[in-house]
Amino acid sequence: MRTTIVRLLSNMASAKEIQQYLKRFSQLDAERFAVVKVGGAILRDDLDALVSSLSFLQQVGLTPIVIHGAGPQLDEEMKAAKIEKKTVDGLRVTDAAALAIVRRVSQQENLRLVEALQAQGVRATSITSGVFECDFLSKRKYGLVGKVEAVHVASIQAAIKVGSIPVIASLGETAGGQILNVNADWAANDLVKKLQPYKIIFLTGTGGLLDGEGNVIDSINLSTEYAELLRQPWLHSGMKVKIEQIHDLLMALPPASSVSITRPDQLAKELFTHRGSGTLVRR
Ligand code: X2W
Repeated sequence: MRTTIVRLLSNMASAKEIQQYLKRFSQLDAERFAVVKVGGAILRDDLDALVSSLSFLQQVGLTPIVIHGAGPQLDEEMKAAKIEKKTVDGLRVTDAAALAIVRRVSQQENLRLVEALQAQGVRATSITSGVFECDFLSKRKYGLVGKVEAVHVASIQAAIKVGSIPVIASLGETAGGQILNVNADWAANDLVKKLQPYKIIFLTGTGGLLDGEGNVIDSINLSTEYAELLRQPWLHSGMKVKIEQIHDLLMALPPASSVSITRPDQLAKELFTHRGSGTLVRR
C-alpha cells in the first residue's frame, strides 16, 4: 500500500512526508477524515480525474465523504425545458417545474459519479435523500429552496463503516416530506459543521481562488486579509460569495480549521504534501 503512494506521489513529495500524513489520517475516526465538495462543473468536465483521485484514497484505506452540486447541468436542462433562469443572492429561484428538473438531474449526476467509481472498482454509495432536513429559506423569495435545519449522518456512517465512499446529492426535505433545492456549497457547509472533518476540500475547475491576473492565490489568512480581499475590484461576485461562505464556515469551526480549494487531479498533493495545492484558507 505504501509503495503505491510513494510511486504516485514521488514526484511531488518525499516518502517520509507522505507516510507522515497517511499515519495522521489513519489515526482519525474514519468519518472525520474529509468532506469533499464537488461542483457540478467538475462532474461534467473532469470526471476521470475525480474518479482516479477518489480511487487512490480508497486504495490507501481512506474514505472521503463526497457532496456534489449540478449547477451547470441544471442550467442546461432548464434551458432545454424553456424555463428561464432566475437567481436571487446566487440561489436558484425554484418553482414546481424547476424542482422536478432539480430532482431528476441531481439524482442522475449522483448516479453518474457513483457508477463511474464502481466501474473502476471503487466502492461508493449513492445518497440522494434523508441527510438534509430543511425548512423553506423563504418561500416568497426563492420558492422551493431549502435551508438546512438538521443533518442526519446515519446513512453516511453506514457507508463509511464498510469502506464505501458516500456520494451525497444536495437535495433536502422538510419534516412534511416536501423535497427542496439546496445550494451544494451550503449543504457542504452544514455537513462540515455537523461532522467537523479534519480536511475540508472544495474541488472547482479553477483549482483555487484567483487573483486579478487569474493566478491561483496560495493561501488566505482571514483574520488579517479578509476585509482587504473583499475590497479588491477584481474579486468577481461568484468568488466573493465563495469567500464569504468559507469565512462564515470557518468562524463556526474550531480556530485551527482550514478549507482547501483545489482541482481533482491535485487532491492527493493537497492531502499528502506540506506544500499542498490550490488555495488554503485559514481563520
Ligand atoms: C443549486 C443546487 C446545485 C448546485 C442550483 O439549483 O443550482 C440553489 O441554487 P453547484 O454545481 O455546486 O453550483 N441550488 C438553491 O449548487 O450546484
